Amino acid sequence: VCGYRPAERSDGPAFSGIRTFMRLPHVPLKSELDGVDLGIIGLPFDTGASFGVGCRFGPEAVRSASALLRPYHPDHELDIFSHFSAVDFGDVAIIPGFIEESLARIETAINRMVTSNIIHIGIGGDHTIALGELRGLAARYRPMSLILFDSHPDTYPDFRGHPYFHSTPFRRAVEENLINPARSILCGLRGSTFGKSDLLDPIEMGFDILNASYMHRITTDETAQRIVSRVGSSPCFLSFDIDFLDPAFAPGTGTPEIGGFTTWETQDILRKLAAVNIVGADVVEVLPSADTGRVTALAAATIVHEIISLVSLRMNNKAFSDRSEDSALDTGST
Ligand SMILES: [Mn+2]
Repeated sequence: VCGYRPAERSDGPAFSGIRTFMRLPHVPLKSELDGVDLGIIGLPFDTGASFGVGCRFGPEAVRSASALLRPYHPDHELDIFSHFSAVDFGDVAIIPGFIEESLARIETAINRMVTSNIIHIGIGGDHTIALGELRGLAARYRPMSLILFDSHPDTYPDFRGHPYFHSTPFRRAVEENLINPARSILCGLRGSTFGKSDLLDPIEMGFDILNASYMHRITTDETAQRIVSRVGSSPCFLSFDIDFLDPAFAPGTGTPEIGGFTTWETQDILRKLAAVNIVGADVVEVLPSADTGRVTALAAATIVHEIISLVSLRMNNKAFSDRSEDSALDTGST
């Protein structure tokens, strides 16, 4: 046992104590960061949302739903924290209504983590926050590959003339050379649009696309293989919009689309991504006021647990060399 890990069984019942993600120790981001491999960080910004708002309460709901998540992953046969240390850094003090200032604060927080060799998992918040995360990561990894699980591509040119919104972060990220579309893939796209160009734009930008209708016709193995071969060993940002799930499994989100995926399909795909070089991730768009029986928050918390497990698995695997070497050798350009 080394570093920071979740509360033990002997530390009391799971419903006791001050709620952090998975009952991890809360460490302020301003303190010494030695011995931390991964940090959970709440990004409660939600005034970039076009329809249902209230994702500012997402981090709180996801933390509450995470209390029963335990440190052993049976499917990976992995004691997640045996060689791996994680904390909950709390939330970034975003400013509601002020997108650019909030993005700058998110960038500063992520930058501090990545320059301390800490992999972050952000809990949103609406999807606007991903741009701040990518800008923060860019100090070390640029351009990154992107794996997006989302019912929408979030590559729209603008929102009524405004550049920053929850439907535009990955367009801006390509323009700023933060991500390389040739090594990136958008999965789960579906729903009605204002026109064909909404669907063609990300293809013209160079992204690989897996529409939901196609994904439903292939196996989860084939989806995972397509993702892994697309991103290779390049440093990768994994962004998970909870609306990737069908609203039957995740009703608590601002722009739901039917025809989505089950929680099991999602776990099955994610568990096959252990070879991916995840340097940062987020789970976004949880809207607690639209949630039913907290199922959306539980799904989001469990997806964060799956991502932590992937990072731990890769870090524990001696076959994979140091992450910084990977990024030096492979910047993702093709
Ligand atoms: Mn999204």
